[in-house]
Amino acid sequence: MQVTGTLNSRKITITAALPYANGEIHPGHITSTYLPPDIFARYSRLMGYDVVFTCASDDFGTPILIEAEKAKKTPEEHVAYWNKRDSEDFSALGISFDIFYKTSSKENVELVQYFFRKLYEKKYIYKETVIQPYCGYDKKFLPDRYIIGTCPYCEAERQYSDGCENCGRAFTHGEIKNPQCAICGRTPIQKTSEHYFFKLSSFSSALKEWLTRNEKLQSEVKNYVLKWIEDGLRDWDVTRDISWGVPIPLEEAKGKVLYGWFDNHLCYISTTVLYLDRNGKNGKEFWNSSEIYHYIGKDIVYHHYLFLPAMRLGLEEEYKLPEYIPTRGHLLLQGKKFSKSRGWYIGLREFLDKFPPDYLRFYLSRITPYDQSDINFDWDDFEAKINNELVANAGNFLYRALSLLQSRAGGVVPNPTNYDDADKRFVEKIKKIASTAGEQIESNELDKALKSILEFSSACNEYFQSKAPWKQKEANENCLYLAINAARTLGILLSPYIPFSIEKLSKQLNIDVNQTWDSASELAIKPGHKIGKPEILFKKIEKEQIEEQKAKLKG
Ligand code: B3M
Ligand code: ZN
Repeated sequence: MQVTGTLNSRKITITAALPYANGEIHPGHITSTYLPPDIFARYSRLMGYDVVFTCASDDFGTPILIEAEKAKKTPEEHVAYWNKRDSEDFSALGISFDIFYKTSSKENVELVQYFFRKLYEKKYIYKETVIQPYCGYDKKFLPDRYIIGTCPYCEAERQYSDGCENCGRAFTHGEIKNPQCAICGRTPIQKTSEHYFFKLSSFSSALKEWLTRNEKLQSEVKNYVLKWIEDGLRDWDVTRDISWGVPIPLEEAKGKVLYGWFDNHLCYISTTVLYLDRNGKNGKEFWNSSEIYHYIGKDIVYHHYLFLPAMRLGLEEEYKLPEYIPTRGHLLLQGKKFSKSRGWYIGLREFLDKFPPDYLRFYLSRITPYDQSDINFDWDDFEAKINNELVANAGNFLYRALSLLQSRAGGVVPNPTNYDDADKRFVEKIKKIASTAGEQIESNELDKALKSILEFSSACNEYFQSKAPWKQKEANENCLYLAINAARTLGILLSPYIPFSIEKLSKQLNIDVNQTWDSASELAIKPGHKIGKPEILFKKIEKEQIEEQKAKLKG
């Protein structure tokens, strides 16, 4: 999107955690990982920042291999299918990536091998003979998700051998208790294999220093990551004896590949640089001079606050570390964990079949704070927030502002004359809201910014109600003029949250969609401007629609 107006020199790199190319995008990931950066990217574009927003499918690793085997496909076919599917789903929801690429790209494989070689030369990677679980029945080494067992820290059962979904710890091989082969359920035997280890332990003080110095990281997350460092970091086995992954670039390591968490986050860099290079910029230079945001969900804190910075530190920051790692919590459905297998689930496509994408965007933005707490998707609350806030508040004002201008003045914006006190107070509100909401977005408080915008919308309704232009003839000009300008203001500020609806609004207002954020404080619609055809933007949700959704949940 091209924005006209003042050019701002701030450079911003935004990434969203990479979805595994093995299944439908989960509404939970939308909440924590894809919607917040999209809102921020859209806002940044309106601010005129030089922004790049990238993502990719996470193609390598055992989860994919296991799913591909189940689907009787090659891993290449499997990931190609999901890459396309994810990309379509993101578009359907309006997630505005500049590029959605893949970890199995040539560019990423090259960058990953480059990182490996550098870290190896610097002796941050060393070789050791390890005993690996091996299934005698399936004739396979069993890394990561090929093993299921009990978490050694919190005793949660049915966890994969690379980490616990319950307590969030990542573990290395051999740590998991009661290991079983995920394919056949048999107890694995142990076999030796040569593996490469990344010396995470030697980065303890550098990581501590980086975390402590960086004021912009969320302190609550920082605190528990610092605690992990204090407890002692373990070196990290980055080798896998499987065929699907980035080949280890050493003659002696033929047939071995790198662990998925070694290569996937490097894809933030390879994809961003590739996109920028292709678009006439120097990608690496941009990366290193931009503010970097990596958006994630709280289950991958360990990887993003420890592995990722340590690897970049190992290359002496040849590629800059992030300023922000906005981390948000899990999404619950009606107070309980989502579970597809137990029928406690709503898929993205299923949702978008029944409701407009902006309803999901609006509701999730409204309920998702900038912290680690769990977020609850509640159908009744969804209905209430859409009907009371989007429909009855914002929608009502926008439609009234347009339709009254249409019926009272033939759709032509009148000339304002002497403002009375109510007009003056209203003009002040219009002038202020963009900076109030903008500051909140800058501090990642997207939910609070949306609340401020909705309060502004309430003030618009109150102004309109008090003026009652349908009754008082003499107040007409000022009220119609200010209301249509306030509608424009509201549209600009809501556009990062509900872009599809605001595109329609722009047509109704007969203005260019690409207005700058700051211009929302101006009365830019001039007397004499003719609007388009007013139409209702948001449809009320009916009780039956909600009951139908609730009835689908078993449990
Ligand atoms: N593919 C998804 C997850 O663990 C994982 C993220 C990678 S981000 C570099 O939720
Ligand atoms: Zn087995």
